[in-house]
Amino acid sequence: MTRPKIAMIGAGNIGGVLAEQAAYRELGDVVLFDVVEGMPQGKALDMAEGAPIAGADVSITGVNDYSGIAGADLVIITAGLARKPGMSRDDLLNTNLAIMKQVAEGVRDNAPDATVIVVSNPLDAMVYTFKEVSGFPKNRVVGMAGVLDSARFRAFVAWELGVSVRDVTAMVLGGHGDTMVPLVRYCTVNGIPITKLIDADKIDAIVERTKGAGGEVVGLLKTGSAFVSPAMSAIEMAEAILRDQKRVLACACLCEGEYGVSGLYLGVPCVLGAGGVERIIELELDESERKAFDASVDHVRTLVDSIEL
Ligand code: A3D
Repeated sequence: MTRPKIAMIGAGNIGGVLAEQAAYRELGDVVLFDVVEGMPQGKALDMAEGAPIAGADVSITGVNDYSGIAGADLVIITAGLARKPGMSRDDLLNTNLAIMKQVAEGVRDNAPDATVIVVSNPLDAMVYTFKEVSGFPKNRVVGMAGVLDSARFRAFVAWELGVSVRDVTAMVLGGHGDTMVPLVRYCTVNGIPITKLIDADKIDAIVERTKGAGGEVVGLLKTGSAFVSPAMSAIEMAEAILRDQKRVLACACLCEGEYGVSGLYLGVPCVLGAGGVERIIELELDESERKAFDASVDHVRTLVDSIEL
């Protein structure tokens, strides 16, 4: 039996951590692709030379030509610019749109059977672009955002309570931007609703910090955006797909009627397994959650409507 082939499109900050984690967890053979000559090859060589210490029997290579990703089973896309202080994710639209069109053609022509995880921002618009340009079926094109936004929410709740991050579950839905919707009602500590454990004003502060968490890191780093937590989030999704784990995760999925939304990628809970997005889970939203979700839908729709493919 051959090992799965995993291609990382974009070998920058996130691409590098993705390659390292995928290889050292032996998820499969890893190919790093980037337009910068020598950089993916250099990063791949460095990681391959660390593989004996990690005990990872996989191959890690770097390429500048799409032929190198031929036959990939899984593709994770981080190609594109990242935010700098003062920028919103939406400010990246025009530059990253042109990049995503090229990437979608390269992946379509060389890895037509791959399942694809998109990470580039603005996430909901980029995953939509990939789907439209590639023509891949919706179950094989998914965006990473909700896993990261939920992880940030979980971290803040765990720190507030002084409990294990492992015991906190959370769900952040909607678009990946200022309008994201952290669902307080569905956040628990080993099944205990956080509303029973944390005061309402503190929960409000955690929700606001979650919404601005990406910007908080950008403000500190100054030269780019968060890259370890986004890579870990995409790896969780990759593992769910490659190992057919049927994980229930918040991911950007193409909604066709679910949550009253048609033809848009939005963060919703889904079952992620060997079939990619195997199904979307529809949660009941109360009035205020619905209002916030609808505002997020409007925001993503305006952005997507401005895209020329
Ligand atoms: P960075 O370290 O700049 O890496 C991006 C890489 O893309 C660079 O190595 C570029 O050379 C490469 N690249 C540029 N054009 C192309 C092209 N046409 N084909 C292939 N590669 C190309 O950025 P990063 O890794 O920090 O972030 C990557 C993307 O992820 C950005 O768009 C971020 O905004 C986004 N991001 C998303 C999240 C989500 O939660 C969705 C979180 C953090 C970052």
